[in-house]
Amino acid sequence: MSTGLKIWVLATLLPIIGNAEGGQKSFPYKMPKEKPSIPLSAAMERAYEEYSSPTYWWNELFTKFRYTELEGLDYHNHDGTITRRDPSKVIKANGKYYVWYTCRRTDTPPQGARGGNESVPSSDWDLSEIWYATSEDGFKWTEQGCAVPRPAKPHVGWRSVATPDVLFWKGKYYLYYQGFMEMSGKRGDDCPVTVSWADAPDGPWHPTHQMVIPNGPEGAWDQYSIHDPYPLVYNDRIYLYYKSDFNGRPELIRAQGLAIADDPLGPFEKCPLNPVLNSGHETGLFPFKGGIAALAFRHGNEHNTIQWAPDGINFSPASSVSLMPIAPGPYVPDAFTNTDDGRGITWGLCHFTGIGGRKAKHSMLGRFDCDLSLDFHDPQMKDPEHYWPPEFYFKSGLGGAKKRIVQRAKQDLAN
Ligand code: AAL
Repeated sequence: MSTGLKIWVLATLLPIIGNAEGGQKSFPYKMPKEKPSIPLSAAMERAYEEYSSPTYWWNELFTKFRYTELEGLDYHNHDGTITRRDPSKVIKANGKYYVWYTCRRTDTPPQGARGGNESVPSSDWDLSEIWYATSEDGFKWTEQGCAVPRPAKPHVGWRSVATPDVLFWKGKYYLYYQGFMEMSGKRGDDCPVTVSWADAPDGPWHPTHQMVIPNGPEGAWDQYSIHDPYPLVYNDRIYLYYKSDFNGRPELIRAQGLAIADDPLGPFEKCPLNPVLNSGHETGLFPFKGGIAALAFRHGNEHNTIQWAPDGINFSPASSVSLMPIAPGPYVPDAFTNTDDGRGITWGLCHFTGIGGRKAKHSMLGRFDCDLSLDFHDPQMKDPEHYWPPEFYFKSGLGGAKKRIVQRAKQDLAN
């Protein structure tokens, strides 16, 4: 027997024999794809029972996210007088990619609710319109202009139209968006959702001036704001996901709900089990296998997870991920195909906010890439580690709290 074979025999067979002799079988050296028939801890039971595979490597709903700055969009030297944010899903039409987004073009950056007026924005998305851009590669974009302007008072959205998303249904295009009837921040970030339609992605767009997704009843979780409308076609119907919150106080409520309709102009019935996602902020979902997957980021016990609902309603975490895209507008090839075999996503647009600080606050669009697809396996997207140099961590410093912490440490030593 050659030396190599002897080493293989010892390395492979001994552990098995040893286990058998000892009676107590150890968990195997290589993570088995199927659950081993030995006593397991709660954590290892969960690894096999609650995830599509016991390690991230084979988990189709695990991915690393990678980012690229877009070309072709001007931000006035980042002086805060232009913002682009909250991109819609990306769609493909007429041989190119389309995206719609909140576009604010004002003489000044946002000045807060106290400083806002009929021409000065209170927030980054106040006094905004819905603009759109096209691309042939998803990296270089050409802004095409305004798709939906602010309507005249008293129509829905006269103050601001923002945070759009797109639906393609029976040959027509629909843009759903937040329609502000008062300055954001006056009471809260309060608005319903309205819709415009067009025969082509380049418009012209026809506003319905209807509150197609109305606010909830008094005392309901979604009584003040219907944010981030996100339509998909699923189960032969229009599944429109949205977010609501307690005016920027996620510790009180920030969750996502679902409203379902047979016609793009409604009526939309809210899911009786709403909210359907207990974590997240802006909506980002896609058909996956026979269900719906959701990107949950920023807030909630289950933030930084990708979730999946076999019925589009009952979501649970499918993976834990990091550095997630904010306000994702994925390119979802089967968003409107009513598929029961969703293939997933590999890229999209997202936004970066808080640029320019208080004096020039604005947001910009960017691109993310990932491997949440059943049709690709990109090893570059399956490595969970993001290495950040120390200065990245030190940016999240203690600030003024350091003095208090030092004082407490000295008191502790003195006791
Ligand atoms: C975004 C979205 C909604 C909010 C504001 C603009 O991230 O959640 O659109 O109203 O912030």
